[in-house]
Amino acid sequence: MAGTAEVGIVMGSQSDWPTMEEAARILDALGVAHETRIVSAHRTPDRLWSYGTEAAGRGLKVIIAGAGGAAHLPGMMASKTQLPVIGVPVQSRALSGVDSLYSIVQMPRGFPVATMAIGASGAANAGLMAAQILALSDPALATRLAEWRADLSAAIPEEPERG
Ligand code: RP5
Repeated sequence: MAGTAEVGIVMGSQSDWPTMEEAARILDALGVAHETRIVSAHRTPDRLWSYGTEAAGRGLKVIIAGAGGAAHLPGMMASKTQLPVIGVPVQSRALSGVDSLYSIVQMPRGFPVATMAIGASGAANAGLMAAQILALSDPALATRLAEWRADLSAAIPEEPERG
């Protein structure tokens, strides 16, 4: 999405993209400028360090961080920036993402990560949570969010189809 990015979407691997794409899709739909990067806590620690250090100065306001397995990226990012970090546990092959969830959610006091659900729904909700944070100081975005939610509600049928 064009414009100065307000949301940074970072992920530990290219293999996380099919999950994290859901966050990008929501931000696209809501007209929120964002950027996407591969930043691995273990494989590219220097990249993690500089991304966290420079994020606020570059104009980012919220970071969405997704990783799987020993998912240290969201927590380490939260230790390097005062921006709110929203964590997405990516579903892992070995333990179905429970390992990712536990790695992200159980932060020590002082460095919170707002942890979403495992997988694609968690990534989509991360996009929405980021937009809701930005909407606190962006009335036009707040209106777009309200419309998005109304559309979602309207799309839910009142009665189930009986097959
Ligand atoms: C984590 O390891 C990544 O976030 C990814 O979810 C997982 C597997 O990575 P690849 O082996 O597919 O690169 O660091």
